[in-house]
Amino acid sequence: MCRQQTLSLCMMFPIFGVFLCCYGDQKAHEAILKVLNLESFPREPKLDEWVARATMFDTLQDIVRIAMVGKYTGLSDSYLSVLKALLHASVYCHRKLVVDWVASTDLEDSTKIEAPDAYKAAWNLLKSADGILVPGGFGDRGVQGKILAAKYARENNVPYLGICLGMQMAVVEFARHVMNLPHANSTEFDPNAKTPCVIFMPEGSKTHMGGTMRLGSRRTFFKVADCKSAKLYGNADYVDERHRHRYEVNPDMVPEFENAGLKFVGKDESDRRMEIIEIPNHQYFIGAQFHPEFKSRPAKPSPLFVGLIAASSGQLDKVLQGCSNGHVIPGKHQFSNGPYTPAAHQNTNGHAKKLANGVANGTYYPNGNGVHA
Ligand SMILES: *[C@@H]1O[C@H](CO)[C@@H](O)[C@H](O)[C@H]1NC(C)=O
Ligand SMILES: CC(=O)N[C@H]1CO[C@H](CO)[C@@H](O)[C@@H]1O
Repeated sequence: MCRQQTLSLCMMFPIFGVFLCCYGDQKAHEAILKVLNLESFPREPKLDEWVARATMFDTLQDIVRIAMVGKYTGLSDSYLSVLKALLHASVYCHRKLVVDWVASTDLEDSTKIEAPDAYKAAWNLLKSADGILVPGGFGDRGVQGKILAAKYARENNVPYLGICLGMQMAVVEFARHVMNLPHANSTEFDPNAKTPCVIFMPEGSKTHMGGTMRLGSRRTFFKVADCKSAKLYGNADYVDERHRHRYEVNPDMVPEFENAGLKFVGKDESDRRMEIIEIPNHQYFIGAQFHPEFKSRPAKPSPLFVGLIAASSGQLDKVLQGCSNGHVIPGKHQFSNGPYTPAAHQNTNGHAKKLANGVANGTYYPNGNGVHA
């Protein structure tokens, strides 16, 4: 490949075009086979599906706006995976994705005083979004802003997907404002919380790799057949998704939450770890302790992301109906425990630079102008 500099030109094209440009026009597969001395195994790549998707992708007109509420700085690989998962789901739903970055700290009351313009801009972005996503993250900066974003989504029936910390903060928000427990908190941020809704993993961590972190692929069992997430996963009994966390919902408070209307529809095999939350009477309010973005692929979008985009573009009923008629989101078949190779790693530098620009301006168009997340 190094000998044929032409491949780098492909990076000018949006995500799906890159693939076609490299493998269709430039015969990248032949170049690769040559370098690896595997020319005796020539096979024409099967590109029909990719051609169809790229063609459709290029003609997308209807925009879906997603507000991504997190930190501006320290864009990690997990954010890149979230962006890709959003993009895969948007293409599946035939929508052109626009991601509005909202710094969670800008939503907080202190910003209203210190930087009123930033505060106003952040809330305007949040309020003009079709859906809200709060991805995982570490550290307590901006945690209050995530709680406010979840509150706004819940109270205004705006589609919400919370991942890991984004789920935990939705739980704290629910406790504080629906159950009137003002001291609800995570012990991650308040070790002496009077109402600890989210706690350090309840039992010892003997079974966990990587010290105190619960990592890797773990099984979630659906406890409520009629919930949106189970339907999105094709009415599966269980799903294996990837984990990376230290804290989780306090199992002792689960009955209280459920009485108040927050349902824990997915749990691990012990029934003690809460994996998926839903508010049934909200159009789409879902939180996952795991990271569904890690298993999303262009042809196999993550079901929970499809749900978010579908709800954000008025198509959720249609998608859910399709799921119960046996038309499953292709991602359903991705349940194996295969090794995870984060595609983003290949271009981390280039991507990070471009992302930084987009982020600084608050708006990021993953499918425009050669910025391909
Ligand atoms: C609990 O959570 C909030 C986020 O709302 C955090 O800012 C705060 O410091 C925590 N409370 C206490 C008493 O530590
Ligand atoms: C890439 C891009 O749009 N950059 C713009 C970001 O915002 C600043 C000021 O708000 C503009 O000067 C840049 O052109």
